[in-house]
Amino acid sequence: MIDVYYAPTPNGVKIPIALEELGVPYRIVPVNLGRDEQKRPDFLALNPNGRIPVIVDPEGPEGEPVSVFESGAILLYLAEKFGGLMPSAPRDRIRALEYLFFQVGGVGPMFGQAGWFMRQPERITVGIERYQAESRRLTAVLETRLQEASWLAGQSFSVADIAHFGWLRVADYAGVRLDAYPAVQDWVQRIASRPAVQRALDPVQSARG
Ligand SMILES: N[C@@H](CCC(=O)N[C@@H](CS)C(=O)NCC(=O)O)C(=O)O
Repeated sequence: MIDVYYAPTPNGVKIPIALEELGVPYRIVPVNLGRDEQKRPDFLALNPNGRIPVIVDPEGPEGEPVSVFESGAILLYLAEKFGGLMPSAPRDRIRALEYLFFQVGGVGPMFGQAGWFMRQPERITVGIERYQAESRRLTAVLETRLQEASWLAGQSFSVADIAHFGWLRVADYAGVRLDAYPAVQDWVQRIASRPAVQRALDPVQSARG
């Protein structure tokens, strides 16, 4: 059983979604970010960066336990180990990797910074404007892609969609209004209606961990 060190955040939700989609059993290990549990020594032993998500797979390489941090690395680990959520066609696979890295290197950090600046007690206009503009520009890149393809990798749902969904479903947090991006809005709704995604986002299910 894979342990998922988890909080219900944009990066956290990616992992139960992937596991539900792959049909892999897992156990949620709640991490209380408000209490800084992600900075405790036992957690830092799994992720020296002190952030969720992290997984521990008791059956890693050579049958030995392995921990994995960074949501993109976890998604690729799961896709490779369980043989799903990555297109087999070489060109679509390249697209999946592009959009996965575009999320972890672009959309995630920019949305995160936009939301952070928007919630500071003092108004730091330059920060808000810079990161909101970047978040909107990146969302426009996704809009262009999703106007030409059903899914970010092309024809099939992949880890790239899961990575972006975590943030785009809460785009308001970064001051991005999805009604300005109809293809992205439609894509968010299509993902949100998938049964595996609904199971992963079920708060009762998460609390059971
Ligand atoms: N690049 C990391 C980002 C992880 C991240 O920022 N996690 C946030 C929650 S969404 C977190 O743990 N925040 C708590 C903290 O910064 O102490 C990933 O993709 O896994």
